[in-house]
Amino acid sequence: MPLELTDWTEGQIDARRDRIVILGRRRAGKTVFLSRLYQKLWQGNEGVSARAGDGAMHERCMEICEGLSQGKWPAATAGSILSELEITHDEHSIQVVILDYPGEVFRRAFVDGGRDEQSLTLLEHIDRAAGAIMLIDPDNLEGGSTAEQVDDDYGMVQAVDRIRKSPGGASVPVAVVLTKCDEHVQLIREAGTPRDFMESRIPNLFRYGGKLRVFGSSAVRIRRDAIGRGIPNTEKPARGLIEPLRYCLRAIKLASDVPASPHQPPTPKVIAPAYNIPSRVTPARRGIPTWAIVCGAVALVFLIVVIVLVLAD
Ligand SMILES: Nc1nc2c(ncn2[C@@H]2O[C@H](COP(=O)(O)OP(=O)(O)O)[C@@H](O)[C@H]2O)c(=O)[nH]1
Ligand SMILES: [Mg+2]
Repeated sequence: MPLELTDWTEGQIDARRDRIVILGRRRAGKTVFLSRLYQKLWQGNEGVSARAGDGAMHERCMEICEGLSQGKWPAATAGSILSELEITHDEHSIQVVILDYPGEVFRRAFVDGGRDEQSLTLLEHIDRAAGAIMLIDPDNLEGGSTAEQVDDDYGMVQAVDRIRKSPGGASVPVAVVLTKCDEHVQLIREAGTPRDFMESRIPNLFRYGGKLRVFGSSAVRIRRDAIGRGIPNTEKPARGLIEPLRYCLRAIKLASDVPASPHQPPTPKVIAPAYNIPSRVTPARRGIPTWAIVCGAVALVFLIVVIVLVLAD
């Protein structure tokens, strides 16, 4: 049953933040990004590895990657697809749930204020986000229609504002990823860095979103066919796929290392010694030295004896 918008109870959502959510409008590049990311993580040679929660998801990602390598773009995502991954990073495993859903649901939930079953399910995922990756096609901000730009501008601002205002949402890492940089690198260069580009196009994202990290990525490169259409070309490596995920994973891990309550001291970390070398214990050189205490005691006894003898006279 989807979460109602008024269901927040302080601390309740925080404890259930167990997923990384990938957000993006229609054709932002979610399916291509996710499939290529999974393919890379499955190979597991980047310090981060992943295993799909079920065989169907593994197969779907591999089929999409196979299609891309044959010059075919994936078909538009028909329904919401919930992908469960076990991600291993720095010898820690974390369960990550990634949601690839049709962009129309995103529009209904964030722009049109729709509260139908699908929109509420999407909002529930966002309310349970331990991290968020927001995919934005820079070309849409430049040349999209007003309605298309509204999805990225108003829609993304709404999404990040919702994360920040929900309990525990202030510290949720949000990675903003500019997709298709292979094609639109010039647009970004004209503005400066990917962050400069985003700050100039969607300043409200930073006003409402607090701390965000902006990345550039190209899940595939393209080559042009005879009539100028972009054909995926996977011979050249993808760029910027892992970094946004790594950023989220590190922030989630850091947050989980922080003690739950300010009154509770942090659990001391047990660090396994690299070598078994016995340490030389040096006594602390603090306080009054022992010889001074002994001398003082002898002097005191002598003084008492003298006083007793004098009084006895
Ligand atoms: N140049 C380039 N185009 C891409 C890339 N990823 C996606 N595209 C284009 O964007 C379209 C939509 O991508 P898709 O992943 O299906 O978007 P989704 O609707 O967000 O899942 C594709 O059909 C391609 O034309 C990329 O890395 N580079
Ligand atoms: Mg899709």
